[in-house]
Amino acid sequence: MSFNTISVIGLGYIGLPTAAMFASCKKNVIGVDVNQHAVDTINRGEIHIVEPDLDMIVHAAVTEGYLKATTVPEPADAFLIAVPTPFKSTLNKESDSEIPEPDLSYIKKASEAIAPVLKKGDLVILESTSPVGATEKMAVWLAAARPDLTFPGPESSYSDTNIDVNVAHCPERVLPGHVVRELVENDRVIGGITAKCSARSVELYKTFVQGECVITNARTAEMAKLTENSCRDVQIAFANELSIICDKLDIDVWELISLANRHPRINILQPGPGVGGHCIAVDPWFIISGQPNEAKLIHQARLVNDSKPAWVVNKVKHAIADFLLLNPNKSVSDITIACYGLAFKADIDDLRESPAMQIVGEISKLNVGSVLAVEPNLKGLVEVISGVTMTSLSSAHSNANIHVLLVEHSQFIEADKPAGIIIDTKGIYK
Ligand code: SAJ
Repeated sequence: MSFNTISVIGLGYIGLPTAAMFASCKKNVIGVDVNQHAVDTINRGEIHIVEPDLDMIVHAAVTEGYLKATTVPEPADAFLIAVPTPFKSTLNKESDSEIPEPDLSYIKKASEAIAPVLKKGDLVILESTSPVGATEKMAVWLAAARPDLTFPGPESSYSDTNIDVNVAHCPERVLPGHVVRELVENDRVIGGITAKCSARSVELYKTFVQGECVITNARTAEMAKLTENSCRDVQIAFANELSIICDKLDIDVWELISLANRHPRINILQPGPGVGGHCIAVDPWFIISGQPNEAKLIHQARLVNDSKPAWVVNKVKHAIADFLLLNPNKSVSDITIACYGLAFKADIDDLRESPAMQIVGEISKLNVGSVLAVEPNLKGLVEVISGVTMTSLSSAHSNANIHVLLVEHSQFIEADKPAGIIIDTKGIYK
């Protein structure tokens, strides 16, 4: 059976580009989102997120009639669930410590929303990054809502031949800022609960995926995604720890890393003000909360990366003291601090879980004369942190006494080095 109509539940940073890619291959796509504003924007052929090239693809798909958005699910042949999986903080009884735990309520709500329109032969794919076992849970929720249909699962007595609805986990792995290209080119991990669920999923993704679709089971696919992001988090923690050690030893960490990376088998990542975004700073907790006694290194890496913003704020406090020592006739209220970058990484506008936002928020409480922020990727100069004045790069360069570089945006790399005390968390002035 071919897939004529595909429904994508959750039209955010992953769901909308995925819906647009299917629609650009002339599949009928129904995008579903609880956010009426997102639905209305998409139905006008516009987008509510920033991602290069996506606006053109969505505009063409909507204009040609292949993509429409709605708040209520409609029948389709395949359903892809791309809703958030945030975490909630709860006390972990096994380790007796606060360990954030995954919140699967969005997946449960999405399953319950599509259940009434499911029919025999449909495919349901969970794309949201999820803890191990979530896809099987989703199949249980679907089965509870539709006792008239059969679903796969570890407890299920049905075999591939008599399962009505196939269920799989196929995690998204695209890099924000490169989503359109990576959706097509990246290899895809396909984790069906059964072999037929995997085969049907491969058939669906081959609509636009040029990378290899590699088959495994649902639990391994869930763990593969968590492993990729935890691996990156651990590697960044290593770089961040090095930066703190080097600061104490008066060694330039950027030079150190570039020297070490000349070794043929060493590839150290770059330190920074902390780890942000909605993936790398979140997903390791899905492993830690499940296996708190075993995931020691992964847990420690999270703590190292999460402590980096406070370390940067401490550096700013030292810079204030240095400024006052050098300028004995000035007081704290005479100081202007400029912060460069608010996004969670370079050349994007995404402020989610951004360490820069956290740091600037803390700097705004230091009672200096004025705190400026420069974020060239945000439209206009709308205040995003209370008490912090948004300004242009040149005005920040001319007016600040202390400059705190937080994100390596291209505009900052291309500009001259400002005069004054500099705290360069990304090593662009090295
Ligand atoms: N960062 C550093 N040093 C580095 C690299 C990154 O401090 O050397 C920081 C960034 O500044 C940022 C954070 O890490 O604050 C995360 O940025 P990122 O570019 O490493 O990753 P994301 O969150 O944009 O996207 C990741 C990707 N995962 C991997 O590279 C393993 C992407 O492929 C995933 O699809 C995405 O998470 C996701 O959705 O899970």
